Order: sequence, then structure tokens, then C-alpha cells
Amino acid sequence: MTETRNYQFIIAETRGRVGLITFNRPQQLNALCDALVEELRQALDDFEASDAIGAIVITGSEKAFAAGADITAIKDFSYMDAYRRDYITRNWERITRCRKPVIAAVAGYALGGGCELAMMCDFILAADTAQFGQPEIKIGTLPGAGGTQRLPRAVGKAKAMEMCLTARMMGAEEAERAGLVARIVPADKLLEDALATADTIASFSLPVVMMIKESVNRAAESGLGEGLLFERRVFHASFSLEDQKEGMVAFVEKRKPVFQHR
Ligand code: CO8
Repeated sequence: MTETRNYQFIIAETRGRVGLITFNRPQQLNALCDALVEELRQALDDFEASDAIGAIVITGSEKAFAAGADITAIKDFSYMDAYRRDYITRNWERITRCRKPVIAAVAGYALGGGCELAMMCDFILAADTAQFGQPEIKIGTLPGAGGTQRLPRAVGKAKAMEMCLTARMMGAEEAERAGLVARIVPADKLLEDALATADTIASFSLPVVMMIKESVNRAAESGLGEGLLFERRVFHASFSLEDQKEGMVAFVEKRKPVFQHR
């Protein structure tokens, strides 16, 4: 395990080929102040640039993944403050521009911007203690980091509408049933499981991993015909990879492949 830069509000470390980012603002339940999200952006930039990293895990504390945007910091924002800063788009959405897979490991509260940030990741692993919600309506605003768009796509319109309009929280079991999370893990095993999952992904050929991520994302962003065409083109392109040759030859030779990530 190697710690990377010195940050104030996050801890960024490497565990083998996995980059681990832990929100570290426990007194405020990891409320997402601008400095924290800037550090997140920096850590993601570093992990993306590093050839030694194949997958990324983002996690919080036992009590909270993140309890939302920092209400204290944004309460006096004017329209112009939010617009000129390009609030949310400038740094929160760095996650959505990651080309390497990003897993959210969520225990405790994932509320408002915390839920939205988790939904920006490629998939969510939830501790049995996880609570998801979009309670912005209670503080006189609305989800502003994708909640009204990604939640209905994940759980369907009825549940998303109810959650956004009533601020009701959804527990881990309901979240799994509804398709918001990939899997539920006992809380004390969450990090271990998320790191093992990321490690499995990082053990595969990185260009193939990236091609799969890009292709699955097309399913959400295009019609079936366009999506299938995209997949087919990328699939054909995969035959240009050294790792494809190695993977298939290793299978035929009944040995473990050694991927070179090219
Ligand atoms: N921002 C700032 N501080 C927070 C936040 C937050 N989102 N959440 C918790 N805190 C602070 C509390 O103020 C408290 O601080 P202190 O100890 O100094 O009083 C500390 O964290 C602990 O919180 P509680 O004492 O409230 O802990 P509880 O266990 O009693 O309750 C809850 C936990 C239920 C999570 C409660 O803290 C809560 O309801 N938090 C707010 C949740 C919320 O409304 N989140 C949505 C925020 S808005 C948002 O995310 C919008 C995203 C993008 C919008 C863009 C708009 C421009």
C-alpha cells in the first residue's frame, strides 16, 4: 500500500494495481466541499495517468459515503457564483470522464450529491448499512449533480420520482432489488470486497477493460442499433491487441495469460 499526495479531505493510496480514494471529512459526514472534490479530481487525474493503475475504488466512512454537497458552503451562492464556477461540471463530473473503471463502495449515508457521485461511478457495491436518497427538496433545492437523470435510469421513474419528491431514503436491500447497486456486502467486508473486485478487473488487459466500459456506457447513451454497431466496431478492433492474441493463445495452451496492457 502506497499513499500518494498529501491531501486534506481525502486519502489516496495504491493497493497493487488499484487506486483507492477514501473521503476523509468525518466530522461533516464527508459533505462534499469544493476543496474535497478538487482533491478527488486531482487523485483521479493521477490514477488515470498512471500505467500502474487498472481500476479505482472510491469509498467513505462506516457512517457516510457522503451526506451530500456541503450545505454550509453553498447556502449563500448566487446564480452567478454557481454558473461562473461551473459548479458540479468542473470537478464532480471528472468521475464520468474516467476511462478506467471506478467502483463506489458505499456504507452508511449516500445522500444528495453523495448519491449522485456514487451513481457517476461505473457501479456501486453497497454495505448492508447503505442508505441512498435525494433529500434536496427538504432544503429548498433539487438534485443538481445528475440525480433526476441517473436515478430514474437506475431504479425506474416511479421510485426515482417518489424519492426525489419525498426525500425518502432507500436501504441497501431495496437498492439492490431496484438495480441501483450491483451487490450488497456485509459492512465489515465492504472495503475488502471492493478492493478484490477492483483487483480482478485490474488483472485483465487494460485496453479491453476500457473498451468494455465504453461499450456498456453506450447502452445508456444510444439506441440499440447504434450501441450494437459501436460494440461490433470495438470488438473487431480488439483483434489488433497483443493482449487478445495472448489471451486466446494462453487458453489454447492451457496456461494463465500474461497481459501487457496493449
Ligand atoms: N453539508 C454540510 N454539513 C453536513 C451535511 C451537508 N450535506 N450533512 C451533514 N453535515 C454535518 C452536520 O451539520 C453536522 O455538523 P455539526 O456536528 O457541526 O453540527 C455533522 O455533519 C453531523 O451531522 P448530523 O448531526 O446531522 O448527523 P445525524 O446522524 O443526526 O444525521 C444526516 C445524518 C441524516 C445525514 C443529516 O446530517 C442530514 O440530513 N444531512 C444533510 C443531507 C442532505 O440534505 N444532503 C443533500 C445536500 S444538497 C446536495 O447534495 C445537492 C447536490 C448538488 C446540488 C447543486 C445545487 C447548487
